[in-house]
Amino acid sequence: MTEDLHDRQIRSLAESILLKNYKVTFFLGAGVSTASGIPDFRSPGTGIYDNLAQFNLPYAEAIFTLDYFKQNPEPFCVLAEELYPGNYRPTVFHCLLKLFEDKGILQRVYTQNIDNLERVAGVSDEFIVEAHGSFAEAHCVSCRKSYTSQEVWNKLIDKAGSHKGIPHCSCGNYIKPDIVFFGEALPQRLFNQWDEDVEDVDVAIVAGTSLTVYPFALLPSEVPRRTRRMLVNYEKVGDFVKGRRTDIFISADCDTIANKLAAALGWEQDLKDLVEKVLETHKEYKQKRKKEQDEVKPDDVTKETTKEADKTEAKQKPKQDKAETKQADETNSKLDKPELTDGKSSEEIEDKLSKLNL
Ligand code: CNA
Repeated sequence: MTEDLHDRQIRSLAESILLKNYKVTFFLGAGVSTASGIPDFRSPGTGIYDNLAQFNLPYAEAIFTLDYFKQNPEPFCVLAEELYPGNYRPTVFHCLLKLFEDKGILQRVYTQNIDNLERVAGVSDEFIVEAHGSFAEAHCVSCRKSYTSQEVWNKLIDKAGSHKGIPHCSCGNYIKPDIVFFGEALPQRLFNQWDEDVEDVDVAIVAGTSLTVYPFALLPSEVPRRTRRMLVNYEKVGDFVKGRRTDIFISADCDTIANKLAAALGWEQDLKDLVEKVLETHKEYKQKRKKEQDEVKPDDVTKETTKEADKTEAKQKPKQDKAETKQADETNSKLDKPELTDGKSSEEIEDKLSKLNL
């Protein structure tokens, strides 16, 4: 497909948006954030799954599996500290989302990403649906006590503290950010919002996703036949493979296409100005974060974990973990419909785990 055809397709989509007062709904994956330096999952060589050797995981997805986390939270905590909101800057594509909001033609942003970059770019809460959760809140995997993002961050960076950067609850068990792991329920907001939006999607822009994680992968296929759909991704994925007559597929970098779409909409300068502003704000935020990190003192942040709780935990851990795993699993199984999957059945995942004798 030639560059000219891409340009023509983008121009035609932009014209429809402007002339017909269409609103745009985005469906996003890790590929919209790779330009900021965050690796995706599955890109060969650079993806997270190809770079987990340091953790000695039994299999790549274990890092996002609840049973494995309860036995060994360290790999996820290392990754969480890296991906925690604040470390990375938004991309041009994230800024384009904000521009759609400012111009009054953003319908919604459905994102699988957990990096918070839509928010950092300034997109308002009401427009964002974080289908796979976020770091905004966290809970103890056993007693379900709730923790704020800041509390968990403080614990993560407290390497010299008694828990060596692994966030512990006051009950002695681990705290997990509300990132949806394989086998866990997706946020109810996803289903409520999707029920409200699905019939009204005029334009669907799907970007930077392999569309392999369910049920999210199905969303773009559920929009009405009249919807104009565009996929921006290095490869053709999901039901774009079979495709609809009016689909546009552009195999290119998300930021390149964000710039082209902005230009076709007449927003070239607006996008440039916004990118500059967003990056400046992010720079200031990052400096504040760095200062906090430098100032953290051992055990400053784990006061609520009493010495008593530590002793009890050390004595009772194996037995307690099993009992609580069961309790938390029962709670989950009541909530869990439908669950996050990457095409593997929960039996397959359970089978892998049982072979590990966890
Ligand atoms: P994925 O399965 O890794 O697929 C990413 C897709 O994007 C692939 O098809 C790539 O070819 C494509 N791609 C990568 N970079 C670009 C680019 N610059 N321009 C265009 N295309 C590109 O990731 P998915 O998002 O599909 O999988 C869903 C998982 C990934 C969710 O559960 C996320 O939580 C999880 N994840 C999120 C992040 C993040 O928050 N930034 C990072 C890594 C993984």
